[in-house]
Amino acid sequence: MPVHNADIARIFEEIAELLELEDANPFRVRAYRNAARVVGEQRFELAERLAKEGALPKLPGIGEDLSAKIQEIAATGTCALRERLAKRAPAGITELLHLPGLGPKRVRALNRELDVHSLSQLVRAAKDGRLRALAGFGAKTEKRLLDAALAQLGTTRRFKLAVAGEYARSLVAHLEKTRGLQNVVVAGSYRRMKETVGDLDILVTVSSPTAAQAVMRRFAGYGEVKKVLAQGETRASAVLASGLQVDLRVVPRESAGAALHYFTGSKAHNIALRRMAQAKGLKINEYGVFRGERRIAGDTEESVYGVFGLPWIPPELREDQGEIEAAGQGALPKLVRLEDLKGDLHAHTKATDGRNTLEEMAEAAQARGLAYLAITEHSRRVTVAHGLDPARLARQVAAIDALNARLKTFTLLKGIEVDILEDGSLDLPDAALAPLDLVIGAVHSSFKLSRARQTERILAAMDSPFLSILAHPSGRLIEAREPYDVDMLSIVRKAKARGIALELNAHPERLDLSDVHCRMAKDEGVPVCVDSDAHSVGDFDNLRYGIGQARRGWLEKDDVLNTRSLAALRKFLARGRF
Ligand code: DGT
Ligand code: CA
Ligand code: CA
Repeated sequence: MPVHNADIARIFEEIAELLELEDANPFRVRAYRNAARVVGEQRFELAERLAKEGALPKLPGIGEDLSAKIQEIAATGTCALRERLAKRAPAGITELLHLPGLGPKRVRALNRELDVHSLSQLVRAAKDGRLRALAGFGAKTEKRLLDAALAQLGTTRRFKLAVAGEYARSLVAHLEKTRGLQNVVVAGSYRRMKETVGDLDILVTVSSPTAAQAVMRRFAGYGEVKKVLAQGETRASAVLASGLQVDLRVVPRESAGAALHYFTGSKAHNIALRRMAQAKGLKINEYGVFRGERRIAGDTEESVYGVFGLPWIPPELREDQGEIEAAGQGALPKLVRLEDLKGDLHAHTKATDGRNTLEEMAEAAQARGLAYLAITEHSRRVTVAHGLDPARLARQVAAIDALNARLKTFTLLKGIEVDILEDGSLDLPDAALAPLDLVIGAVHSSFKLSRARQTERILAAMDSPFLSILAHPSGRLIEAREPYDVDMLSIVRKAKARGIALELNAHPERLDLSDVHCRMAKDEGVPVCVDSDAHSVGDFDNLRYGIGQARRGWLEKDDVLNTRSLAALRKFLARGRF
């Protein structure tokens, strides 16, 4: 498993907390906390850089000792100091530390005053009302901690869609080699393109009972399987080395459509459909749709929907969010497809923290069938990414002009991902922005501002006559950083008024705009652009997941800015400027 910056940052944060718990020197605690932040803010993967160059670049506040620890973590996935500290700490303490709202100080108080050393002890103490009596806790905190502890005890790990996608594709390729196998499909949340996936639900059809046995054997023998949880004639469950659970089912051909429908979900969508079936005196389950004992549909998904007089509903819409009503009225959206994209408006090169040259990025985008690509480096404020100042930006603009003169059927657009500073001003002067084709504004700092101030900051940035796109509008990193608190409706309306588009950043860690906010943008008439945020030629793969999320947000081709021709795009970009 590759070690990500987020893993290193988490270990440093844990070390800081464990040290704090031991009443260690506060300067030492702060050094680890700072290191966690600095590592987390890097736009390139430190472990990759180490593997390639054998050394780390200079990072603020990271001296020899911390640098050695980063190397240790990159190489081993863990850190001896953390293991040592964790061993010394009472069992259960680290779980408590991971609870939002519980820092080392409060954990110490819980230990000393209430003899609480684990999540389950915390739950008991909270239920008894003993927490609220502690100095600095109170009834509200007690309730919040109880909820958080219960959630923690009940959660299993979820996987980012792109990560689950990698595991799914190799497993499917492995299964497809089975003799007698007819079809493999991954259903569940993965088929619905949900941003995170709890487990993979794989359905298989086969030509004979022996083929079914062969599939089961091949599944259990897959190299990545760590543990087989259950195995029968037509069902098996296993956990992969990554921790991802896989449920596999062999389904009869005549009910393949019903099974696919059932196991694609969502549960809410299934329940809504079952209610419609009941109203018609029918029964629906994973084997088909039945009138009494007689199966009246189920070989295909179309046949299942057909029973209700509905057209087939794309999996991404199946959340019981109005899709059944829309289908009934013949008003389903005609969802945007990957092939509809004509360009990509967010990419980086070697000039900052990307890995490829302008030429290489242009070539790769063209190979994907795109007609244009905007190069949008970070601005100077993002020092860790070696962001551009006006002079370096001007040099890149000249390089793009020169390259465009040579390119025949492809266009590089001159852009920037300019930082939105805390006061809402942009990190580069108008004179630097004016020559560009497009300006993407992005928040990369001060995530913790109050809702009012954060909203004000972004609205102020949108007043710039140069801003054409708002990057990753919520700032969240999936399962790593909450979105900042902001009034999204105000931002969407401002975008409408100012002729600005909202980005759906397709980077696997981001997928930001959310599906809900995509729908909000559509309702308000604001175009969304699905961008890869590519830092290397391989990152154009991100686009498929961005499109998945756009589809979950009901977006159609016309709702997505970068489905437009270059000429139409230029018209849009010119419109905002006054
Ligand atoms: P996940 O794995 O948590 O990301 O989400 P799903 O949607 O893949 O859920 P999962 O794996 O628990 O179940 C797969 C599908 O099976 C689910 O989307 C709908 C169907 N399903 C599961 N449990 C029920 C149920 O109790 N009732 C109905 N109607 N369908 C269910
Ligand atoms: Ca699932
Ligand atoms: Ca499942």
